[in-house]
Amino acid sequence: MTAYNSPAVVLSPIAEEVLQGLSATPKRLPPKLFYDAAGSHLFEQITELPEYYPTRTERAIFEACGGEIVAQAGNNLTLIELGAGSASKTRILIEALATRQLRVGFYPIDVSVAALKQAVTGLNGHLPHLRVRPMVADYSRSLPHLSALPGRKLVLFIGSTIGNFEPQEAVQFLSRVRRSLQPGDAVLVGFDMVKSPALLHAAYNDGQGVTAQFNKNILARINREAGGRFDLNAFQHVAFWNAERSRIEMHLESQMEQDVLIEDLGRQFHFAAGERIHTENSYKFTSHIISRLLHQSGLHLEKYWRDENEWFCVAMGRIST
Ligand code: AVI
Repeated sequence: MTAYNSPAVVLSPIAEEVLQGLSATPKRLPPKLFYDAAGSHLFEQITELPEYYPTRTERAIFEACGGEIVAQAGNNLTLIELGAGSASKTRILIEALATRQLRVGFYPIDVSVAALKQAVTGLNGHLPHLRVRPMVADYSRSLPHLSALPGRKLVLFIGSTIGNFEPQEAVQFLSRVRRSLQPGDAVLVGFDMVKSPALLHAAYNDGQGVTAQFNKNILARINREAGGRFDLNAFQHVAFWNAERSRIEMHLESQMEQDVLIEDLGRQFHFAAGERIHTENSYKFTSHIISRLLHQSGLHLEKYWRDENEWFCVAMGRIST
């Protein structure tokens, strides 16, 4: 019999994710939940920490090789950036491009209106023939619209965001990017490289505790948006290098046995003392893994650029005919 009079319970998307992740063994939460306004702000702070080398190293590669990168991509380029944020590093490539072509079109795509506003303000009026066309969208949903954009495209997926995908997801995502482009277009991907475990460990366990705050923001967000009752002091930030899987893992470890109520789900979740919630993987790459990943995604690895320590790599994959 259908119970017509019992109202259907519609869970918010975040409550749905929390239900799935906290019901799993081991418990997990998807890293995309980090990035509400508070989390995006904390991530911006992370990028400026002395221990967090990836952002400044990738920027240094752009500063040293920006001219070569855009020349390699081809003539009459249109730049598209997936997950652009404030696009602060991209500005370097835009300036390099403006020395080669009269008009530059830049399409930054991001879910955050605030970040895109910052990108537009930072760029507008800066170069006379630059046209910035921000698109507010989840970048993975924006791919079908790329083919409608004019000119030869260079799609930027920088910042080693690719490292937050599981290996199979990374291949699927880059394959979708490839299918949304035409022969001759190119993709520029930023990869954080395998390096000394001490450097990697420090980058995710900074002295000021910003990464710990960023990690715990996932619980704070569940409290704000799904009626969670997490006590942030009852969980500890844990980040370590897993050499076997070539990744930094981030977890939140329960400091005691406890039950946590999530009001929107109308249920409690039990935590044993020392039990962890797995919140993020950040894969680190070797040149061999990079060329295999691009190859599996149907992209031709045309050229790559690294810093002198070989801590970071920016690779150009071409859509071939
Ligand atoms: C966004 N992403 C590339 C960062 C990383 O390094 O994996 C996210 C981050 N997590 C902790 N610190 C920074």
